[in-house]
Amino acid sequence: MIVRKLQDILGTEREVNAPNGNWTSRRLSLKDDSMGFSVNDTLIYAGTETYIWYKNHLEAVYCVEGKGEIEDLATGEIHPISDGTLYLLNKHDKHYLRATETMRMVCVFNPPLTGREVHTKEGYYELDE
Ligand code: 9YT
Repeated sequence: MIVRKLQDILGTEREVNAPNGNWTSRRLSLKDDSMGFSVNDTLIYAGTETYIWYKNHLEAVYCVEGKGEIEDLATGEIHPISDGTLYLLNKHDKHYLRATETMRMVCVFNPPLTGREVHTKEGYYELDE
């Protein structure tokens, strides 16, 4: 069994900031836990807009605090996000993520992240080979 606490990873290499300052990802579980997925506790900062396209990953995102919206670029639909909202990027969906209040999100990636990934200019994470 593995038990890990957010408090214990703050300020370590598991705390990753977006180069543009839009988010901080606290990487609770990574590939080396051998679970087949990874888990982040992520803050998306108020007033930010982030273009994302996880072409190499599936992601489940569950909001537990804050407010914002996700725009599905395939359909133009805009879905409001607040605590209790789950979205699943099951089609590697290109989207904009916007926060009106800082949002705290639980993010699960398949395949798992390995550690220090930040978005490329095209909004995805490289695959670890
Ligand atoms: C919700 C989302 O995709 N935010 C960007 C950061 C990413 N999920 C991460 O690495 O925690």
